[in-house]
Amino acid sequence: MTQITTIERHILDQQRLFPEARGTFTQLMYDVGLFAKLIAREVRHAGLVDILGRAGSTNIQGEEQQKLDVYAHDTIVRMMEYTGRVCIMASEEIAGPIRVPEEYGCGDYVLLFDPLDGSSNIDYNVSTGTIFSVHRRVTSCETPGGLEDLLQPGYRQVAAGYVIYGSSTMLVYTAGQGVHGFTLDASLGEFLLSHPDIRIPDAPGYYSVNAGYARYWTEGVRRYVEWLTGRTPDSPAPAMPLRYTGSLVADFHRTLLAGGVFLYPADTRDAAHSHGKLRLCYECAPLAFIMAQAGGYASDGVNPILNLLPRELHQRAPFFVGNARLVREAERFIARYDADWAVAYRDQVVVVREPTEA
Ligand code: AHM
Ligand code: MG
Repeated sequence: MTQITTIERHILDQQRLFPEARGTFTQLMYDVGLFAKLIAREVRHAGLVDILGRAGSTNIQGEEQQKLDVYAHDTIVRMMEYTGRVCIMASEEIAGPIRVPEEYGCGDYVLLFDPLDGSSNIDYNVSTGTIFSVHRRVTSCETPGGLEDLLQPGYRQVAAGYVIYGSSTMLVYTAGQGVHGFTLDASLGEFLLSHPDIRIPDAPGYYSVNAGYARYWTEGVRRYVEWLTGRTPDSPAPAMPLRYTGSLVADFHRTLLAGGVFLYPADTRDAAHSHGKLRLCYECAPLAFIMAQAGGYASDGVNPILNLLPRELHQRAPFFVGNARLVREAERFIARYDADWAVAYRDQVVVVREPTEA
């Protein structure tokens, strides 16, 4: 018979692998499970806003309706700031760091999150998601948490995960011991282990990119996508089918489970997209950690995403993630056809090696 494992039990079992663990991290993951349920509940009501009231208007009780991304942001901050487990936070929704009240500021951990990614898709009933990244604090507890705690390279993450609000709600996370997925049983209000130890399949399922921007791609990216679609002699056979929802968590989740590659490259549309669109701290780094733990790889086309040292909170990064073989091929195309671009790009980013690397 299949075992039934709740997320709480799973996290506790994982904690037992580390006898020195004090349980703070376990508590923090419980917090994540709870805010995921609160946001999921609200997202489920999204289709009813025209009947029950719209964001910015007042509902029938006379209360102001909140936009869902603002609600998700506020929920996470309200849940986390008084726990004493985090010393500082940052959210894709706001410009600066989120300080925690001084009396609770001694927490060991740092939380960065994208509260509701893909929220422009809500009107069309397409999946959305929450992405989170956890680092250990590097400053001393005598001072409040600061930017130094938030701006750490991805390889130092102690945990990362996402919640996908799709046909069911799933929470997928890693704490460096593999990737595990839980599906919310809404009637029980429990996340149950449904996808233990996820590994990206070797056989690539799909490639995923917004091909509407093809005319702005660099030569290397254009040729790489042609290679993916089977239009060059040494392409993978058979040519890979395309899927793209425009909701990063959904596109990433499919890539993780079905195999393949997702890319949001740099493009020449305008200066804002010269490093692509996605944010290093809130989107690329946590998903890169998950993909690495599942046996895949993530790159900015030149460097491993996990080796980028963020210089500012909202920094963007070109993003290639999925089967290692396919992502490395993207690096090869960029090195070969976008050499000038790569030289200029290297000057704009800071790369740090893991201490264990040669
Ligand atoms: P957001 O953070 O404003 O929601 O934007 C991020 C989203 C991602 O979910 C998705 O991968 C990307 O934007 C899609 O962008 P585009 O419409 O340019 O393809
Ligand atoms: Mg986002």
